[in-house]
Amino acid sequence: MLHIGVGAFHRAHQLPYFEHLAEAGHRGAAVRGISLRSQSVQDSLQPQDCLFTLETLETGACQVIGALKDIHHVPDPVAAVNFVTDPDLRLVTMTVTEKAYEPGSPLVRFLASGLEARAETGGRLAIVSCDNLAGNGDRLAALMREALTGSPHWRWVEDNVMFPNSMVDAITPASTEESRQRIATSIGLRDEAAVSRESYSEWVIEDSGDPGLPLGDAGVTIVSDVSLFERRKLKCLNASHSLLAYAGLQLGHQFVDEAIADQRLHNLVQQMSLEVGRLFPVHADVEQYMNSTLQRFENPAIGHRLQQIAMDGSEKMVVRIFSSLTELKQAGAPYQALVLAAAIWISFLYDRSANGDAIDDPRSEVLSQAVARGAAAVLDILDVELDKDVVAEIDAAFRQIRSLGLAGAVGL
Ligand code: CS2
Repeated sequence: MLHIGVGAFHRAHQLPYFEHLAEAGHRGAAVRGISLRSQSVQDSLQPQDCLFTLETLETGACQVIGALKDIHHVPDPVAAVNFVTDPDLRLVTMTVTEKAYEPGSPLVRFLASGLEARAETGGRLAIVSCDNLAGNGDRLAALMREALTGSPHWRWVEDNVMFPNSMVDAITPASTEESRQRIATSIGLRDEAAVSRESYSEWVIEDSGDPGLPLGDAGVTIVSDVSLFERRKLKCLNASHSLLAYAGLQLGHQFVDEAIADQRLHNLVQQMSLEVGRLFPVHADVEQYMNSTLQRFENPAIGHRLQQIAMDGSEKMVVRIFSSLTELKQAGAPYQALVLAAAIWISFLYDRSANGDAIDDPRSEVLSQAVARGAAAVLDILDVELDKDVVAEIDAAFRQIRSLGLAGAVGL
């Protein structure tokens, strides 16, 4: 199998599932990793034969993961089609973050040219997007359809390549010098590619026929429809994360557990999940889901920095907050906490821009120009159609935050 984007999340979340299968004797579980953007992952992993340590934060237990077979930095995605034409290849997975799902991106160019070449050599494939997007597999399939429009190979791709949707979940704080030192003390070796994560891990994939590996045996849940899992995670867990990150940083917090311990933010997250809960059927049990999510956030062992979450908002907020706002407005249901979450994000952008601090976002430049003109100008550049009442309400909440400060404006 092939994985695109061998960052910390892949090493901490998916590779342990493949490790499990490799240990059970499935040779096909050896992962070939490719990195389309950074050279540094290859530089840290190759000298240690692609072995790395996974630390479980609650217990400090360290496990060496050996399922990564090799890693290649691929600066020219179109020249690397031989990775996709390998006749033994059955499964491709990827963690490339939300912003890679754009026409013409290295991901799209790599997969489109790879699939064209594969159409010549043959062999069915399952391509599993593991990024935090609604309908991530559908989105990828649409990008491929667009990229291969007019190609004589598109028909083959349609018939032979599956793009199942999937949901991934494991909180993985970025490695730091401190975590690397802690792990070095524990295992007696310096590991430049070590990763740490909470003990909780979940991976749900839509059934896409036989991907060549018994993923279910490794603890992956295979379902006929992943949308409930995916929507619940994005709209509850990830949305709360973004709210805590943007509000928490403005209130002087640094970590998720600190932010959620702030009763004012706890209440806001609770209110938002009550609103969002109306978008789910009763059996989704959003209340129970949020209770266990909040316990994960409260865990002081995780050390998850708000700063790590507070990036790429122009992509993440659409999926996590704005989509729910639109759905709730259409349903005639209350959405006040979501309006605040949106205004809090815009106020974060405003502060950063006013202080001359960089905005960590693929659209940073347009965002900092827009925010000087107000909330509506920011909303205007997002890939989302918002009702004009909702825009007006976000604008009003943003103005209130500007004049009264965050704590004052939202009656925290
Ligand atoms: C977080 C996610 O950084 C973020 O935006 O919300 O990475 C989150 O930790 C994972 O999705 C949890 O599975």
